Amino acid sequence: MLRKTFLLVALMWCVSVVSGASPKKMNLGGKWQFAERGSDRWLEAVVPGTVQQDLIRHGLLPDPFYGMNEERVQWVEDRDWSYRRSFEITRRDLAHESARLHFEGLDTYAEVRLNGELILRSDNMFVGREVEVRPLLREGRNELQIEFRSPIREMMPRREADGFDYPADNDHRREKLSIYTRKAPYSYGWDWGIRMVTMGVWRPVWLEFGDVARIGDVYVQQKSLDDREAQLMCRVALQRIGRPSDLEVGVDCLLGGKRVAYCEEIVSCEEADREVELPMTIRDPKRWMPNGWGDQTLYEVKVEVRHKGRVVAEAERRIGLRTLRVVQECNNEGESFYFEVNGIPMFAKGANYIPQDALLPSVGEERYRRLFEDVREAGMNMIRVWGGGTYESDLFYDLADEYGILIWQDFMFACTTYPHDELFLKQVEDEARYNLIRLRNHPSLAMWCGNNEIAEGLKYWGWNRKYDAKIFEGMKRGYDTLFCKLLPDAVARWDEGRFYMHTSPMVANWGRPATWTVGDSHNWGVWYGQKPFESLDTDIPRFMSEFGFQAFPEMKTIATFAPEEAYALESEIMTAHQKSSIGNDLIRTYMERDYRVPEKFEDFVYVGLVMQGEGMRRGFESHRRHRPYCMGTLYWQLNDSWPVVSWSGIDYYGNWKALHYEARRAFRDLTFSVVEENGAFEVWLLSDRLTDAEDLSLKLELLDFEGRLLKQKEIRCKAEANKSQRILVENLADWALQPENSFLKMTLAENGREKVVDTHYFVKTKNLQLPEVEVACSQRVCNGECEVRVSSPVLVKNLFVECPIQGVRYSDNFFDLLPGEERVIRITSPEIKRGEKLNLKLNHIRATYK
Ligand code: NHV
Repeated sequence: MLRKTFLLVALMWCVSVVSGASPKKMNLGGKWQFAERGSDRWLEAVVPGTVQQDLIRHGLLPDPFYGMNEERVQWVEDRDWSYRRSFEITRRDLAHESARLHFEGLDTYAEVRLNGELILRSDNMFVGREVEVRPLLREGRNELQIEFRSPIREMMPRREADGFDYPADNDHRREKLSIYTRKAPYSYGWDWGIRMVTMGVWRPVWLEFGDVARIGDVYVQQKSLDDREAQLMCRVALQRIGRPSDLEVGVDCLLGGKRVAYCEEIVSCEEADREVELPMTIRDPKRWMPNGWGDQTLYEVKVEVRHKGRVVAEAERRIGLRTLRVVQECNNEGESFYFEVNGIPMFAKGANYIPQDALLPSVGEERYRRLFEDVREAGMNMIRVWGGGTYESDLFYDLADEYGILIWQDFMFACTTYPHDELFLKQVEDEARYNLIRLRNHPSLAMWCGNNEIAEGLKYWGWNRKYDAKIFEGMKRGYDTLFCKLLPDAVARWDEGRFYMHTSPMVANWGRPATWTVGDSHNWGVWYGQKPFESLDTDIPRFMSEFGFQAFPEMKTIATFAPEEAYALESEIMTAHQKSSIGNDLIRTYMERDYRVPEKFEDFVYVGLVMQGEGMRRGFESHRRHRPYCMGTLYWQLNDSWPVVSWSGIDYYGNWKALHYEARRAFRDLTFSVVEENGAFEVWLLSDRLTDAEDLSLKLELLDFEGRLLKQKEIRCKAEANKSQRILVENLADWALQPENSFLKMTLAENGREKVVDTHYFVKTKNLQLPEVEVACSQRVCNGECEVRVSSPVLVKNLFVECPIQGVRYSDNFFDLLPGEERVIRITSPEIKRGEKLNLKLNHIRATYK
């Protein structure tokens, strides 16, 4: 068997050498060396990476996330760093006409030398670069060296020349320099972020050999799509290598390995660059659907360039067929903002995404995949890649395509004005072109947005008072140039047809209710405005693109950065991991309103998690009830970039906070929602399905905490497709009989089968007379999974099963265990071993009372 495989491989190798098939790629990632500039103490480095990761690996930097270490890692940003490696080139390699060196990302001010010759200067982290280096290569050993200059030192003179600081409040250094450099804004600090101004080769580097011609880009444009056929135009950008020649370009479109369209053309390549247009028609196209609406059908597009019958270049892309429109229609209610996908209005459910790590190259495929699983699992169909981070990796958008998650993509500008001198505009133009071209084939890409909250800042954040008129006018002009001219022009040119808007939110401002009737909204009335969660029932935007509430991460995450002595709200270490100066006070203020504030830190953390989840869920359901007026809800923020107190629903180690479970409950494709109004309570059916649900029943049972049935009612109902409807209005007086001692259990069944069971309480949690209880709990442990059985004779409010293994997944958590109920939850993790009982801890609201 082995021998056979060997023969086969050897044979394939021969074939590819003989036919000279696809060009050869040499990965130049892996082992490098680095040193502080000027020092000759070279140490091993890993590429892709950052200098901070390399220093940590050698013990020259402490774990930046631990304790107060953030302070101790800051010096790195003020130094310059050198990277180098050598690689071998054979005579065979040199037989190629072309050798291109590709850098997918250099962070940020860098000079690259090959065998001593300067081949590239780079000044934008967001742009990949490639250089022809064939003339510089030599047989044997070749030396690649990169000098990274400190973005701080580099830009300090710029600031001095300007004579003022830009309003970059999230930049945590006295001198605000982040705005001068095209580099991920969050790495300079944010109100959930550690400051780590990184440097390094942060994305892959590789060398590509070629002959005759290369494929610079493949762009598959969807010209039309209906049920009968899809018309595509495949645009192949050819780059000639060497002499002019005749080439055969073929493009194959496959579905599940079967050809569904083909086109081929013979072209003569006279100029250095040329674009070949290959039309294709796909009959009976299968559409790409967002998560929850069907399959994410992806077609493969394979391009081959042949010369005299020999393949000289090839490329592959994946595409999805779908239509998408952002609908902004004015009527007497204001102006709508929603996504229409494949002709159907889609209620957007999701969250805002920030970079997954302060040290981005440490995020591998597994973490990306897991995040998308979490997103899909919660029933989301959209995430917003927020403008203070990065344009994400190709993998990210590939996964978005696979998981059916539409991407709202910001350009990387947030919360401050930016320079607009010629060099800066040129850098932004490069960055826009590069990323538009890189991302435009992805069916998940829904839209582009110029920036986060900069127009809002210019209008409302007092910058007109902070700066003298000339500077402020300049900032406004710069805004128009960048976001109302340069970027929309770039989108129109490089990603024609994709929706662009210059900022988010467009018009709505959370302090000005009259503006809420138009477009998307970042409504921070809850949290910054200190409005109660109840306000989410009535403060309704047309599309909620940000709203949020903080919570601490669970204790096992806190334990990764703080010793037990620091378990206190205001300890130095906890404060270093809470970047919002008002954060802890706000959490307490809100907790006092709705819950009994526990004394113990651990309990405070737990109740805070419950509160964040329940509070935010109120918003999700309210937004869904208000469709079609409101057509989307994206919570702030999906994830974290280090272990920290933040608005996130998933912590740095992948643990779901109660918020993410509540999002999953609220985002079910078919569910119900209860709201109290004017002495009544209303039950709404919420459906995001594409078909009607004809045979539904809803059972209401009023139970006391020991499980005695006080009253009940059952109705039959229907849920129309893609719609929210009120199906029941009941007098509160008829049900809230003993509101401190009872609750409503509601069961939605479809075709006689239980679909959703949920609860409603008539008073705030702090006013419930919850019974004391010992929850019974047993475990069955196998490899990779533990089945936990919990039961109780009386109501257990917001049961949290805590497991000490980092990043475990639960089938469910933070739920009410009903009187007499037994629930089985599954905990999964590769670290769970058969026969080793998990050290589980249970917490619930009553258990936090003294
Ligand atoms: O503060 C939480 C998040 C930020 O991390 C992020 O930048 O775009 N947040 C809050 C707001 N926007 C965002 C709202 N902005 C303001 C609130 C209060 C006063 C002024 C601005 C995100």
